[in-house]
Amino acid sequence: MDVILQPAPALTWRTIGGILDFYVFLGPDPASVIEQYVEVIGYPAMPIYWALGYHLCRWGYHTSNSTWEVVKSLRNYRIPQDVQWNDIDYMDQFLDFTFDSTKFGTLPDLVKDLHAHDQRYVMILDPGISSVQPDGSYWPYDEGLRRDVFIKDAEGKTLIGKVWPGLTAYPDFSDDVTHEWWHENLQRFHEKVPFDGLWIDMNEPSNFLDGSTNGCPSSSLENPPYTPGILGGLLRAKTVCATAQQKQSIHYNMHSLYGLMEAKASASALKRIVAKRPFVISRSTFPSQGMYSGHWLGDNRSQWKDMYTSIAGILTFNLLGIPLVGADICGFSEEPQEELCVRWTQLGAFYPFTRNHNAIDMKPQDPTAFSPLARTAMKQALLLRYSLYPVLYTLFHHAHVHGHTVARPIMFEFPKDVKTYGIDKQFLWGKSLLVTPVLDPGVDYVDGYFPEGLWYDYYTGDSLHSKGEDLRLHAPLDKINLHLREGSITPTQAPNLTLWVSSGQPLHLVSALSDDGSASGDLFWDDGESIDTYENNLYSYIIFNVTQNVMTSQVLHSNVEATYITVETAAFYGVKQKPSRVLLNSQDAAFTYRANQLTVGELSLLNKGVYHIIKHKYSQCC
Ligand code: MIG
Repeated sequence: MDVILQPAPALTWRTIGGILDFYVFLGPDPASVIEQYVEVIGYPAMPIYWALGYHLCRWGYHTSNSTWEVVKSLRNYRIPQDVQWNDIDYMDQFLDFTFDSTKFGTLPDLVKDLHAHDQRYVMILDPGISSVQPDGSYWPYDEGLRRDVFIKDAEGKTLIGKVWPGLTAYPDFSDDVTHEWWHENLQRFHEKVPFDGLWIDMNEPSNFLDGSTNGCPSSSLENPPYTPGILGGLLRAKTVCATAQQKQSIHYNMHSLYGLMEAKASASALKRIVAKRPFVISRSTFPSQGMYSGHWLGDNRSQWKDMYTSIAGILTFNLLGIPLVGADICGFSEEPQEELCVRWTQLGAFYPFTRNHNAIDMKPQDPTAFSPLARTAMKQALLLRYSLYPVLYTLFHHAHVHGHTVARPIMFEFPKDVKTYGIDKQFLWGKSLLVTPVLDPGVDYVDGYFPEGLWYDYYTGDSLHSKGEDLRLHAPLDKINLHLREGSITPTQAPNLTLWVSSGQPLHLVSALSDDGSASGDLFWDDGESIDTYENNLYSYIIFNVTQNVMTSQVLHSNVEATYITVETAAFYGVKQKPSRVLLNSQDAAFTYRANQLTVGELSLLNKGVYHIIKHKYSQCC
């Protein structure tokens, strides 16, 4: 369908079929509209903890050993990395569920080594299954034919298209039999390469041919009276025929659901194989996708403009109930200048899904490929992200349970401030953490809009009072500006090389006091990987409060078995006078005070009391 925004203002919808179901979400504010929408389409899945770490990928590592070298190099520079990925180069002749035993012979060892370092492995899978391997030599196709899992052409023969492995058949994910076959393929491959998550690409579904090797029959389905403004101007362009047959209906009716159904099959297969929350990232998406997968924004270029437009993309997918979203950091095609890659890594550290990805034949663009200055700046940005894991994880919990956005347009928090409506260069994490990235070359400052109120520099605790104005901020190459909104409490942790390690660190709570000295915040905590911990009560949920110089925490839900964590230190931004004493559960506590900032340490003493309920315990991983 076409949906066109008219100047009137009005929307014009032109659809070539389907059943039209209209829902009107009354809000009244934008955030409530999204909550209501997500309630209808399905809440996004709670991601496995390492989904929120740093992911490194590229097309064209060429060998498992060179993939391994990059992993080692990041370890060597102590740059955080949770997940290493491989693109289609790992496969034997681009065949799904195989790996190239010459070039990628050490892949199983690489994956074991990643696991030994608390890191994870994700590889790509394309839907196209080669249909031209010698009989009996390629189980996925042979067995797929036996079980009748492939999409058919209008005459009922297996539809053949062309993708990376050459001629291919397309699994019909609208059929449960196909899900079972997909699971068995994954299970068999997992026995050789114990992967942790899946990257599903080319699932529009994409085809190097238009329709099939035989084209498509001429019919009103292939050439409807009106063709929406799509790539190639034809329904069959770079995909399969509209008249192709799937179990549930003709492809004409199912085309846009291909990625959704493949994601559903992949997530449920992974759940069975690894018995943890499934990690799936998909290129094609449809409403409800967030229940099964995250998304990356597809092929971009290593250009400043592409970095800028990624923000709108990230925010859009947060509105669509797919909060686990990111763009290819440093750009996919073309080669980034070092400065661009640094700035992009800083912005990317605030994508809910953070992956650096690069196209084949392009120069390496992982953090270790650059000068010490750039490398250090990137490392710092990633450490910053890792230190904010508790707040990010808690935001994903609220997305999962309430349909909240994670990366959030400023207007969602300030719907009455019309100046926020057009902002696409800044965004929030949740309601209080304001991200103001540099999006231009050659500058050491950035202009950002600050809605009316009190804001604190995240790093220094310095306050600024805004009347609702644009402010120029200092932004040298190694800094991304971050501000805390008044009235918030942000849980943070000392970062480390993996979230496995850092998420076991004690908490540091940062309170950004409002003018009247109050603040509040929360924490959701569980074992990070078990399925349905919220639904099964295997989590802890705590709210923090500051009023009239007293900070309290209230445990609204606790599960000692599933979770363990302690609070070690607390900082209070906006304490106007140096206190004479600080009491911790009525006992004098050591503290430091400078420039409106109070820091209290050794809160772990409190662990004997109320904080002890939060336990963080990971089960043994794969
Ligand atoms: O025809 O697998 O968007 O991320 O590196 C290109 C190779 C296929 C497209 C994806 C891109 C990926 C590439 N793929």
